[in-house]
Amino acid sequence: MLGATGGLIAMQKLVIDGNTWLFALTGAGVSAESGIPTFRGSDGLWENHPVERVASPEGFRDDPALVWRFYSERRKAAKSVAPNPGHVALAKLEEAMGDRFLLGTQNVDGLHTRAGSTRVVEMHGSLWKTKCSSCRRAPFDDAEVYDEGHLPACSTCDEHGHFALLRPDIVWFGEMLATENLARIDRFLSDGAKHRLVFLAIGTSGAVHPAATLVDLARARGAETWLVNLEPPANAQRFENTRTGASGEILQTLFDIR
Ligand code: BV8
Repeated sequence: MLGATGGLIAMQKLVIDGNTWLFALTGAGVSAESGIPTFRGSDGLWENHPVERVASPEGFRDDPALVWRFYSERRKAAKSVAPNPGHVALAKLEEAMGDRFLLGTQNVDGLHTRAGSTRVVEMHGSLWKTKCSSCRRAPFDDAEVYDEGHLPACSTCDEHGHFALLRPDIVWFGEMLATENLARIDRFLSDGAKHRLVFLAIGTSGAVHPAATLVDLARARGAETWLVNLEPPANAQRFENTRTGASGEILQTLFDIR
């Protein structure tokens, strides 16, 4: 980058030393360079699929076929793409940091895991799991594409003599995030606060809670805050260090691992 005097300015790196604990929060922007559309914005997913109809318990109750069509299309799309350099950079960072790294993702596409990340909290669920809309049976792996003529029913409920539809294992609007997931993040931030704690948000609009408020939780624990995003998100002023641009490019050179 050129400075005011025409000289070259080196972009500030995020130094990772043996005392650094890093929590990374990712959103749809990280998968954009893999070809998965983001949610908000002019060509975002919510533009053609009203969020209250496809991503809420009420929407599922009113029109389960529409909801399954929406998630089936997304399963098809996610299956046909690959992790990008942004996913890979985070997987490599985890490899270097081990238990001092935790990734909380709002994405449901599974691309972080496919890139090699293992310390991952899927805060909004997974496109690759299905659960019952009624009983408490455990969510199970499922990559099936359901069309309108074939809406899946719960076999456990069937054994007990009643009918219930299966649904995607996704946290919809108005639903609680899994308490064990929030507790794992909270525990990591508490442990990290005894060291140098870094909170890094990547590719997220900061519009959806409670994910958008995690930065405040981290700041309250003394975290240094970093943001990598294509454009300033809703909570941009909460971050001390900002890098504007595509995550697949920036993440490849952001870290200085010592
Ligand atoms: C809950 C389904 C308790 C998954 C999704 C406090 C204040 C206000 C409202 C609330 C609040 N607390 C709770 C709420 C209500 C609600 C909420 O947040 N509403 C908002 C919208 C006002 N939250 C909830 O309901 C949550 N539950 O709090 O439970 C409760 C319960 C009942 C009653 C009271 C309390 C549940 C939230 C569940 C969200 N689930 N969808 C799916 O189908 O995938 S949300 C959806 O948004 C996605 O899942 C996604 O994960 C999430 C966040 O979006 P982003 O990932 O940020 O994507 P977005 O498109 O917005 O932005 C992309 C960004 O990337 C952009 O900034 C862009 O510039 C950038 N970008 C693009 N390309 C790149 C890039 N950056 C870098 N590189 C690039 N290449």
